Amino acid sequence: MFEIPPNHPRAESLRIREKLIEGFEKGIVAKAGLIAHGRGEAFDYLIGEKTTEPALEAAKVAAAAMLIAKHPVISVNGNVAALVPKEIVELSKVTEAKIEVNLFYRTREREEAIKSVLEEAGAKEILGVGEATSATIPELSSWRRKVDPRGILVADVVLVPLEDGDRTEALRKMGKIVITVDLNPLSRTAQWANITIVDNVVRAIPNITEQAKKLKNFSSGKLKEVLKSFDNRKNLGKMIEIIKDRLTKLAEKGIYIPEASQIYEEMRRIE
Ligand code: PTJ
Repeated sequence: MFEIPPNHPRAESLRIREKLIEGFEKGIVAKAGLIAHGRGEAFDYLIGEKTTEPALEAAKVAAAAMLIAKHPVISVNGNVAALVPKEIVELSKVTEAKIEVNLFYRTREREEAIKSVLEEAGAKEILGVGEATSATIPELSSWRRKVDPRGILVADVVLVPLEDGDRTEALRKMGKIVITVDLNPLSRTAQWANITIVDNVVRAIPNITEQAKKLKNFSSGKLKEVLKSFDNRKNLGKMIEIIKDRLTKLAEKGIYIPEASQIYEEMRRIE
C-alpha cells in the first residue's frame, strides 16, 4: 500500500482511498466503484466527515430492525468488501444476519475474491456466490436481480450499503425493510430505503454494531417502538438541513481554513 504521511492533513481520507485502490487491484472493487467512492467523498466533505446526530439515530433504528428481523441479510458489494470486511462480519455476528454477495458488475472472479476477503475477516458462510444465486428479484434487469434463495430472497430486513436505487425500489416492492448507508441523501437509494444512514460506511457499520450491542437485551416490543418512532423523511430532511447550515456558515467565511484565511488577510494588507 502507498505510504500516507501520518501528518498529511487529509491522511484518513487518503487511507480510505488506498484501500479501494488495493481492492481494485485485487479484483474486489469494480472500476465504477472508484468513481462511486469519489461521489461519496464529495458528500462526506459537505457533512463534515463525521457522524451526525441524525445518522447515529438512523444507525440505532437500523440495529433495532436487524435484531427484530427473522431473516436479516447484509448485502455486500465490492466497495463494502474493500472498506469494511471485518466490520461486516462483526455486525453479522452481533445481529445474527447472513452475509450475501450481490454485485452490479457481477463476474465469477469478483464473487470469489469478495468471498475470500470476507472469509479472511472471519465469516463462516457467504451466500450469493456462483450457482447459489438461482433466484431472481422481479422487475430488475441488472445483475443485482440474481439472489440466493437462502438469503435476500427470503429476507425480511436487508442492509444494502452503497447501493443503486433500482434494487432498493425492487426490494421495497417485495415488502422487505431496506436499510441503506449512503453519503448522498439525494440518491434514489437514500430516498427509497426505509432507513437511510447518511454517513460514510467506514463509520456507519461500526455504529450499527455498537447500537445492536446496546439493544440486544431489549424486548421485541421495545425494539418495535424504536422502529415505529423513526421517520426516514424527517431524518433525511435533517441531514439536508445540516448540509445547508454548514454551507451557509462556510459561505460567510469564503476561506474557512484558518491558516489559509490568515495568509489571505496578510497578502491583502501588503497589496
Ligand atoms: O461492486 P458492485 O459491482 O456491486 O458495484 C458497486 C457500485 C458502488 C459501483 C454500484 O453500486 C454503483 O454504481 O453505485 P452508485 O449508483 O454509484 O451509488 C453509490 C452510492 O454510494 C452513491 O450515492 C455514493 O454517494 C455513495 N457512497 C460512495 N462511497 C461511500 C458512499 N456512501 C457511504 N460510504 C461510502 N464510503
